[in-house]
Amino acid sequence: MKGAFNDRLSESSKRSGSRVVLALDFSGPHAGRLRAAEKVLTATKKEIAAVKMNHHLLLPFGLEGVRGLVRVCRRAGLPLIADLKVNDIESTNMNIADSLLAYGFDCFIANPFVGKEEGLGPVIERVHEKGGGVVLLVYMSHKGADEGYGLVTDSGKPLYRIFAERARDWGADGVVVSSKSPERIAEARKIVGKGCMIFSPGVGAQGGEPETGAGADYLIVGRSITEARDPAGAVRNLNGRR
Ligand code: BMP
Repeated sequence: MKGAFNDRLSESSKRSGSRVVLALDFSGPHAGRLRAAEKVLTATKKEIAAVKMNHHLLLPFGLEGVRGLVRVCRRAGLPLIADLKVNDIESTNMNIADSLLAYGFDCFIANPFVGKEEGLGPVIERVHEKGGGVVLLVYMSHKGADEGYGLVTDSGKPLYRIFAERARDWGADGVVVSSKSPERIAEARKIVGKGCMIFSPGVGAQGGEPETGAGADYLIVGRSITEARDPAGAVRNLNGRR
């Protein structure tokens, strides 16, 4: 059922008064990452709206290895997003989705480039039936984003607009749009409307500002929180609180 994930996210965001999705990203020796992640998560869990986990933890530790962190998120009522940028054929995508949901993830990020038929269409349906969510990449936050997402198709439309239309038409729960491009956020909003959340990365370490991401529903932030001396204070600053 579409909406279940966004309902949980919106409840969590209201409870914490936060629009920050914590990207639980840690570099350096693998051995210390889980402990560092638990420390930051414990310090910030009342200040954030959700948690996003990426290859930084999922690659070295796998779904079994992050069980403890998943438990912390569930106990705190924090929706958990897997950032695997899913980008394969339907049967593989379905396999990824089933594993993530079975291990307690609520949502994952996918690449709409792969298409709907035998790509992401049936996967989004299945995830919704199980109460989860799918967020699609629309315009990424790195400098080279325009080389891909900005490509203009024969129809005269850039890919990012087509991807936003796909998010709307496929019933995605959200889209990822760079916080460094308020124009793209505004364009995406016009296409996807208000029921599809805009998640905006790029604030802090990548040079974006919370203000330029103001049109988004949620800011995705990693290093300026995970590497801060006071992670909870860093989140409060991002939320405009001291
Ligand atoms: P940071 O705030 O440390 O730059 O981290 C941003 C997080 O969001 C990283 O996990 C990155 O992989 C992810 N991300 C991004 O930065 N830009 C995008 O367009 C999409 C992402 O998922």
